Amino acid sequence: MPTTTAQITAREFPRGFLWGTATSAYQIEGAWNEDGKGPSIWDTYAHKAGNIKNNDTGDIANDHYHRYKEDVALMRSIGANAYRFSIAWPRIFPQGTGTPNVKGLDFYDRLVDELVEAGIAPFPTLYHWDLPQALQDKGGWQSRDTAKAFGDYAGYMAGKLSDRVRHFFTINEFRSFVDMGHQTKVVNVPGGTIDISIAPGLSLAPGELNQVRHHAVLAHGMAVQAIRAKGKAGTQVGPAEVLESAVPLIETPEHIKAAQSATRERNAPFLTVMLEGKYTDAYLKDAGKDAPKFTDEDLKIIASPLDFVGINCYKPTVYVLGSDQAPGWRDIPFARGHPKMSTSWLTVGPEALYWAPKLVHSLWKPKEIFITENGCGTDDVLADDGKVYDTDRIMFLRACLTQLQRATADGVPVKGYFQWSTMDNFEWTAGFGNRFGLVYVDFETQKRIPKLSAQWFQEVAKRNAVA
Ligand code: GBH
Repeated sequence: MPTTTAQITAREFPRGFLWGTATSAYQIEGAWNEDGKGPSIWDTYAHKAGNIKNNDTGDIANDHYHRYKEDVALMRSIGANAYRFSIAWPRIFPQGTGTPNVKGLDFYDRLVDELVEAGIAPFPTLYHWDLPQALQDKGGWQSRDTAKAFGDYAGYMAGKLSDRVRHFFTINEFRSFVDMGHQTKVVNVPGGTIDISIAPGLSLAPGELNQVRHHAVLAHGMAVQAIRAKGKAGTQVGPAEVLESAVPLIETPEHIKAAQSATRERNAPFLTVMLEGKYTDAYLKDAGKDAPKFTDEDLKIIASPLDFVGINCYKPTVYVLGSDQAPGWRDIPFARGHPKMSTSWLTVGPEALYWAPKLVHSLWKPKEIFITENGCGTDDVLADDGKVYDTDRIMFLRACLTQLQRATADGVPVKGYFQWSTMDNFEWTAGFGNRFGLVYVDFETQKRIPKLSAQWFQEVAKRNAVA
């Protein structure tokens, strides 16, 4: 007998699971100098020839600032019931601090109204890397004042939006904007390593870098406190970090314990200090004289209680095995032939979607977890019939969601999943060439064309199960 659909075991997600898509301000909005917006470090960085592939910029990007209604309708049509977007700080405070820009705020007001009207829960992120240039000119994240300014801006936004917004993410990917923006950052890929670097494009000494890391988590903590103070009762808040995830190569207690310890240690300057309220002994010892300067009061702020933890998860950062030697684990590099997607850094390792939330849960027991990003970049082309058949994306996403479903089935409290990205957009230094969207965008005409993966996503969201 051939298998019928009815015989497929439904790999269901818990009731009420949220199916969202994600974007960020600089990557889609455009309108870089409209309605009183101040310049950000990304405007500065992208305007400098040679920094971005093909010298692409986010000046226009997806023109979402003017097309947000169409884009919200598109999300609705592909079955999303949540949307993670970011607020451009320099639209709200063009100078980073001081007098708010009413027209900038008005854009997010209208966007939130449009989402609520469409039955899509808004999940704004307050910082997705576009620091006001005015603050960079005063030292940027090297200055403690930037953390304070971020807290003030976060409180202001919570005061304005928390009547309709229930969930705020503070900062997107601490690790990325800090390390990639302030030091040459090297990542593992099959067959070796690659350098990736982003705005503001600095190369700081190790001690200075650790201080920037400290200011970033301090900014998060100050924002958590400000949101609690200024938001409506019940407003929820958490970070959206790109977890450094160590994944056990063999699922035995020994190797799983190794992955857990490695994950905790690898995240020492970011999630670990946020959730434990102290830097690990190993982190401080390794840093030595370059350790960050901090007070006990700082640590209390950094570890302000959270409602949830957001994890951006694309791949295992590293595979590990247990070891008899200190520290008790061994990193195993990706084999030369290990498959990757067309994005240079995106090694295929869907089991990260099981292990990342599983280990976060076992280490720190956060109340709730969201997968705030997952997805892949592809070289999509339009077929003769005008459609996009992105079999690679569907393969990748199905593999990832199968693993995520396994985590929820184990009782890990994952409450929602945000697919990166709603639509193709400005992929930072890769420009417009690396397409991460469920929806294809023709950047000449701004036409949006849902890919086959959008249809697949819609089916997943409708069934609340892997399709
Ligand atoms: C995210 O990070 C961003 O939040 C988003 O804006 C972006 O468009 C999206 O992903 C797709 O790139 O080898 O394990 O150390 C992008 C930056 C690049 C972060 C590579 C971590 C190294 C992973 N990432 N990266 S690892």
